[in-house]
Amino acid sequence: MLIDSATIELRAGDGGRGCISFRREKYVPRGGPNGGDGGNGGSIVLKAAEGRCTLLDFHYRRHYKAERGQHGGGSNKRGRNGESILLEVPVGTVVRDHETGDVLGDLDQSGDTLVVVKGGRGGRGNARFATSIEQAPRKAESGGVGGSRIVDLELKLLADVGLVGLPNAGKSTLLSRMSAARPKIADFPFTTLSPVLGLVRLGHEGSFVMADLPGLIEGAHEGRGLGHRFLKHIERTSVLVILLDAAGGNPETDYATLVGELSKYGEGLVEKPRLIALSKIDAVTERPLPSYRFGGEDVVEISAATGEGLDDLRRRLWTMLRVFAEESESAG
Ligand SMILES: Nc1nc2c(ncn2[C@@H]2O[C@H](COP(=O)(O)OP(=O)(O)OP(=O)(O)O)[C@@H](O)[C@H]2O)c(=O)[nH]1
Ligand SMILES: [Mg+2]
Repeated sequence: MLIDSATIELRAGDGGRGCISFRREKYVPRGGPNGGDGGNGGSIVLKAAEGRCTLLDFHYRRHYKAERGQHGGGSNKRGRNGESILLEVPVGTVVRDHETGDVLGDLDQSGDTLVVVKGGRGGRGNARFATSIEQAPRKAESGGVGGSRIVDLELKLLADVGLVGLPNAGKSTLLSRMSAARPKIADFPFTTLSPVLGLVRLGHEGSFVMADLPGLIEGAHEGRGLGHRFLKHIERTSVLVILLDAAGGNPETDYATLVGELSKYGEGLVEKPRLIALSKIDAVTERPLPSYRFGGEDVVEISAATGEGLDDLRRRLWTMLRVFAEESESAG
């Protein structure tokens, strides 16, 4: 099973209390203040590590609490800092605030770190409050409260092929026909709200992972629809299938919209190798099918309903993936 998300609760340590204390020595009736500061609370830091490949561990353990700072002591003794916690996550993990959905960080490169909750500062001891007027302050600070937060971790998909299409184009149906995955299918837009992965097998030759994604609409690059959330997932796929509904609307305009969004989003999406698939051809009576112009790109005609063209699609994707793998190998 591919686990690619987790929700965890993080609580940083509180700062230690500052101390109120006075020097006591023989024959010194009124010693000065010598209360030390409290130590800082420990923080919780996420770090992208090459060796991690899933977020599975975070399903077994979801609560993390960093150590609090020790309280300050007499004789200007500073409290020890609480230990911070370093949590390793896979490269490609996106961190979001659970409540607001805001992206807190995108740990894209090995070694990237993100302080998710910060430990509270240690309180100052009374030695710090002495002034020429107030020589014996009975005042110290309590430590700051450590931050706490619930965060969603999400691993950008490790799919080989990403399905890109307008809502209702038939992406989920296609994935369900080509793999054992069972995404929700319905005759209305935005049925799919989060990515679904399926393993597509080719007899003995091998297999590849295909991702069904939420429908893409105009303005997605600016966050419309499911926008960035969705586009982020295809940053790491090798090949894209642009799925166009042959039975509704106009495939040429749809194509222009989709490519336009990919290009405005950037991140190399528009340069990725892609294949155009004209879907739902069973619902078009006209034969031969109208010939569309997609700038000379290859088109596969398919029907997820009847299965027509699916073998062809599978083979072509497999070939593209192998070419891609060879190219990236020779590119080092
Ligand atoms: N006739 C016919 N209908 C299809 C075909 N593929 C999908 N459909 C229908 O088209 C509608 C939308 O299918 P989905 O697979 O949910 O479309 P989607 O692209 O995943 O949609 P979103 O998740 O909303 O973006 C459903 O009613 C399907 O039954 C096909 O090959 N032929
Ligand atoms: Mg869908």
